[in-house]
Amino acid sequence: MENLLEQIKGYKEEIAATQQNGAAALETFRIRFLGTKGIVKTLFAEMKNVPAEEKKAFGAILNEFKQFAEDKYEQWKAGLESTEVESGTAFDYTLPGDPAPMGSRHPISLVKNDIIAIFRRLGFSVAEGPEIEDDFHNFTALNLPEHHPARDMQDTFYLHQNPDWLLRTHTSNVQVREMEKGKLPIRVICPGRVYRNETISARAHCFFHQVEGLYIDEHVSFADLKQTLYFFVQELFGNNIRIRFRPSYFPFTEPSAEMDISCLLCHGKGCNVCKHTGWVEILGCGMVHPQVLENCGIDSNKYTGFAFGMGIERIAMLKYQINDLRLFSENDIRFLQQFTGSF
Ligand code: 2NL
Repeated sequence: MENLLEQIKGYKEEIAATQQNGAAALETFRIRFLGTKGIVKTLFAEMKNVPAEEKKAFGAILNEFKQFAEDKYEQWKAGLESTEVESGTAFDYTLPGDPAPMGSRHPISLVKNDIIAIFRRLGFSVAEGPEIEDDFHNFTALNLPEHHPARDMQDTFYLHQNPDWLLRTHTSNVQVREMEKGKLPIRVICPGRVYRNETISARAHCFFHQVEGLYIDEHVSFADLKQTLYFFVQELFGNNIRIRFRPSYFPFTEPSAEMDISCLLCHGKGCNVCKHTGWVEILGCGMVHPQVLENCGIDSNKYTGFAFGMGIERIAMLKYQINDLRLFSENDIRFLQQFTGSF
């Protein structure tokens, strides 16, 4: 006890003699006396060693010492602040803050979100799946068995570890996985990144983005397909848009078609974008091939369905008049900043 009182006396003298010079010294002072491992805390911890009859008196002395150290600290701090104000070096809290620069969404995301919002209103839900896929879900289930010539047009990248694994060439793998779940009806759209083994140019890349859609129920017809896709392009491009279907071939649909829209730039008069035809291709579609349904465990005598697929880049290029596919993945800030403010 005597010893402790001696110590406190010494510390009081030290505090009284401390020069109030600068913010760094103030912080050192705070840590030494008032910090979580500081002298005040340490002295309070000594309470447990003080005899019971002396605790009250010692507690009073300690509290008084603590107050003494705190008063010194507050006084010092106030002095520092007033000299900062007088000398004009104080921080002016009334100034407006530095603006945080607003980023912008990538045009692929903008178009993707637009497409999703339209199909959501038609009762489609969104599904996602793996970009690394096995041969069955990317090709075989979709009526593209090994050695099928249509595989040539979708050459992709295979994994060294397991040549059965590849980078998916379309998001149809996600729809195959939905069908395998066996819950019908199915009304789903699948956005995502897909891969092709292509030489990179203004019109081709080794990856791009797709939205595919699938609707399976009893009595789904080609008329449902046409009306759904007509509604879709009217929502995306406006009510004046016209459409036409051209017969086509996909291994996973029968019959198959490509859908064109009237050219947005020349409204059908003929220009460079539509190569003077008045029409621009925007998606592929068709009735799901019965073999595909069966491959995925669905009774093709009971159920029918339609499917479609579109490239997001292609639609973004039309919408924003972008003429080179590579701009989407070069991360040139001058390109990306043009989409500021859009959601
Ligand atoms: C295109 C054409 C298409 C499909 C995708 C599909 C998916 C399943 C079953 C049947 Cl699970 N079909 N998808 C159908 C027709 C065309 O895409 O040019 N895409 C960029």
